[in-house]
Amino acid sequence: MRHILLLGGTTEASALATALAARGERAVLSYAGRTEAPRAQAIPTRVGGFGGVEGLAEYLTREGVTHLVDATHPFAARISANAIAAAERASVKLLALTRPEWVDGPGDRWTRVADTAEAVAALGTDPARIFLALGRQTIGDFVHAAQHFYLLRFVDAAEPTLPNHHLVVDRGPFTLAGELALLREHRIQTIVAKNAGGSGARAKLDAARELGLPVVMIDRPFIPPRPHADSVAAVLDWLDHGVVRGV
Ligand code: 3Y8
Ligand code: NAP
Repeated sequence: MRHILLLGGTTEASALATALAARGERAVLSYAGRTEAPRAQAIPTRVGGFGGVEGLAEYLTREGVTHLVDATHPFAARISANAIAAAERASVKLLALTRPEWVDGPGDRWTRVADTAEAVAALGTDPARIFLALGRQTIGDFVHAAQHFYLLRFVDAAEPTLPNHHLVVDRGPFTLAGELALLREHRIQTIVAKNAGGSGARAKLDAARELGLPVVMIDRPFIPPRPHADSVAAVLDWLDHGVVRGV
């Protein structure tokens, strides 16, 4: 019987976990342990790092994993690179469940940057009111631009290192109405976002367009090539037929 390890932490990973449970598959969803109370899943979960490529390869072999599905966030570049190397080392089939990048459309005022350092530069020096929709791990890069007011949003409460801030503790998915109210309440002038893709964090971009606000959009980090699919159906098809077909 096949045994699936699902690297999770996204809306799509949760949807796939539900589909795997419905089919009675033997599967485990893995969290890094970044949040205090991760969403409950329809399949068993494990929490914590594996210990690099070697640790993940050993886990795959020890647990008899036959299929590794990487459904992590596109900015989780290290675990994704580790998954490629570990699957190779342990001779386990690998598929990434990815989601298309967001693209700007009519009415959008995006500036695309490569990383948070370029995002800081893109904000300019005049003090402004910024919605830093990046979570907690990377806000340290903005401490050099302390002249701005920052609206921050974390999954869990924490003491931000930025002086002039307002912290909202909330986890997605977010709604257009909620994002419009938040941007208006805090008189936000610019949004900084990662190109996460998917639906869970998209609402802030729709709100920015409606309010005519500029967005500094951070492009995804490089992830080495690997087999990938962009739907739960395609992953299930891969499990059954061993190939990725456009379904
Ligand atoms: C721990 C699991 C689900 C999955 C929900 C998606 C949607 C909401 C959008 C904003 C942007 C941000 C952040 C975000 C989104 C979904 C999805 C997605 C962005 C959870 C989760 C874990 C994490 C980790 C957390 C990071 C942080 C990033 C908040 C669970 C809720 C900003 C990324 O405090 C910390 O250390 C948080 C760290 C990595 C980025 C950062 O640098 O701070 N996600 N997010 C996963 C683990 O331990 O393995 O707690 O339930 C998952 C989700 N986050 O099933 O409902 O699918 O993308 N997550 C970004 O995109 O910029 C919020 O606020 O607008
Ligand atoms: P990362 O930088 O790519 O990975 C750093 C280390 O964290 C990995 O080497 C691994 O440790 C551990 N790790 C990461 N994801 C894991 C998982 N799903 N299960 C077990 N260990 C994991 O990871 P990250 O960007 O911090 O993301 C961590 C988690 O948050 C992932 O589940 C991701 O899907 C989710 N997430 C991240 C973002 C984001 O913006 N980065 C957004 C939404 C959700 P070892 O080397 O010890 O194995």
